[in-house]
Amino acid sequence: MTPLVIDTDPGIDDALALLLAFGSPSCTVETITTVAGNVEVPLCTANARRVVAAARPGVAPLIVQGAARPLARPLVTAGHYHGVDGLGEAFPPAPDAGDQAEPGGEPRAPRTLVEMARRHGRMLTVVAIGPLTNIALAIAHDAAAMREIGRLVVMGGAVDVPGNVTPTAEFNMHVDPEAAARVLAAGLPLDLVPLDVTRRVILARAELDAALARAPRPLAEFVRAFTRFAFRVDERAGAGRRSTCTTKSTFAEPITRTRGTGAPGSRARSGRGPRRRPRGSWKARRRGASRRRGRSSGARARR
Ligand SMILES: [Ca+2]
Repeated sequence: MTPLVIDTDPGIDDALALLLAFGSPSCTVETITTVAGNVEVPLCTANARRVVAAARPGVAPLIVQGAARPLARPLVTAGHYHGVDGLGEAFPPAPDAGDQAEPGGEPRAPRTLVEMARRHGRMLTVVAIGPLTNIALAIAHDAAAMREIGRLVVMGGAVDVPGNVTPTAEFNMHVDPEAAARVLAAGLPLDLVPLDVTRRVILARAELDAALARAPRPLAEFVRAFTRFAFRVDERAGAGRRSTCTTKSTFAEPITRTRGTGAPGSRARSGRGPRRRPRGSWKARRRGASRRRGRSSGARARR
């Protein structure tokens, strides 16, 4: 069982991702670290607690609150898609939303990430499905320990497809591009799962209903309640009775191969067997791949 840290800003799709991870026979979610993104971080923490309380995983993960704002710019949230509370405005406000707030203080999650990296080393997989603020701060605390983890899976970016916030920017990268730049350049064993992949993995309402028919009734009702908002938004946008579940493919194995860019997301992964440790930053590897193909790395300068 692979020990997992999920760094997240739930968020409707991240709530589904947590449930997916709890149900995986191949990993144990040991820790959830929260980060400001889809909503303010106290709400993300409250939502993570709510998901854990509903799912009741065999091993209850530690939930640690992280960065309240991006490294160098104001926070941009996505309440239009996730609801003002981040979970589709389906529940009464959590009584403990806002605790763990550390006004003027250092967020706890980056140090927790470093502690987990030191404890588990190559056994550890970190799955980052929000803005990369906590990961960048953890690297600032102890880059050597973070480089020793087995795998960092990042949901973010748009390589050969349009962004979902601007024509070129995907939400997680858009919220904290300075953090993203630091993480992508830090030489961690990185698998990037960009919109190129996640846009191909669509969660249809019928598919969700079929899965929920097999789930315990309280959990099924919980999931139906918080997903209803996103399905409505997608239906108004003309997506029909389906919703993009951007985190579904982050946990799917193998990760679908994107068209060859040399970026980490272009590597197909089986999730089984030993993996060669990549050398250098993904940018350096991409430059090398571009040179090998005889074209300029500047061809994809928009990232
Ligand atoms: Ca997210």
